[in-house]
Amino acid sequence: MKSVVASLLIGSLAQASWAVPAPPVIDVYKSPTCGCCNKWIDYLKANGFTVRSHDTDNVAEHKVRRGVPSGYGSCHTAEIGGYVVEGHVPAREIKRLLKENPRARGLVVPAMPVGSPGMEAGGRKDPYKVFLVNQRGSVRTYTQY
Ligand SMILES: [Cu+2]
Repeated sequence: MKSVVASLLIGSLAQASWAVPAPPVIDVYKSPTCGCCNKWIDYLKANGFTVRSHDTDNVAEHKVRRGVPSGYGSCHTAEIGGYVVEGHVPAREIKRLLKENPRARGLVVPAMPVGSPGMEAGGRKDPYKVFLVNQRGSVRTYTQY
């Protein structure tokens, strides 16, 4: 009887671990010399993402391809789950995006705000916004920090 209970337990544990979703994969396009891009990549890994990093001399091509509105670009462009993630976007907002699954192009943090993930400089934190880009390319504030 004991062994039956044990094997049932082991069976359900095995099933539970099998059901754990794989960490989300994010593709990042960046220039080979971008230091803050690498810091953002390390930050994503620390937050449970699997990162595929792609060095390119033409990051702008990926912004155009993914429909990042002009004037909202940053140093790197990423893709996850069919969305674009432009710039130093916090992991929390990427996870929220995937969970809410809106009809949109994705998220952008324009430029490179000091204090955003990968842009740490001492304790300085400049205020910045995360924008949601809708399918027509217009933006609205998703969150602000
Ligand atoms: Cu940067």
